[in-house]
Amino acid sequence: MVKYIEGDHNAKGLRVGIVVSRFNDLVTSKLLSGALSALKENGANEENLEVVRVPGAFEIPQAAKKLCSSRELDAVVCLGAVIKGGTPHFDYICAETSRGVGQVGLEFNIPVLFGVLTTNDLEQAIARTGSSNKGRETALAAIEMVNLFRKI
Ligand code: INI
Repeated sequence: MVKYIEGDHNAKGLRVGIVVSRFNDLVTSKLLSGALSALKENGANEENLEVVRVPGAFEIPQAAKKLCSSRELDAVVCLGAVIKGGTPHFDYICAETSRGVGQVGLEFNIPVLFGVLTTNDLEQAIARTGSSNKGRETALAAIEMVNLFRKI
């Protein structure tokens, strides 16, 4: 018989680091609120949650790596907002941030989640911080991945 394995959304006792960038704070503050609500609603204790603020998305992987090496964490949730401008700057930041976040997860073998919006304009970013909140979705994915890792 095929065995299917997946994680649930019980966050009780989970130690989670959140790295959030200040650039486009109007957006990232809402991603952070969504992530914290999702964790607390699912049983996480505030004492087990730590929020690290960095200047921009480019710095997120660096802080995530430092967190992973200096703490005993179950997961790290990375939150940011990169909004396209008129130059290729956007592409460099998006590429480095996504590559770096993925690399930290593989290096430390804990779930390191990518909740960094990469949008064409501010309107698209704001649309992802309301009732459908990317920070919330990312935190839920983190909880699920921790519980999955405990089973495999
Ligand atoms: N950082 C962001 O998080 N979002 C952006 O949209 C952005 N733009 O557009 O430039 C941005 N730039 C700053 C970058 O992340 C670094 O903080 C900076 O380059 C210093 O390393």
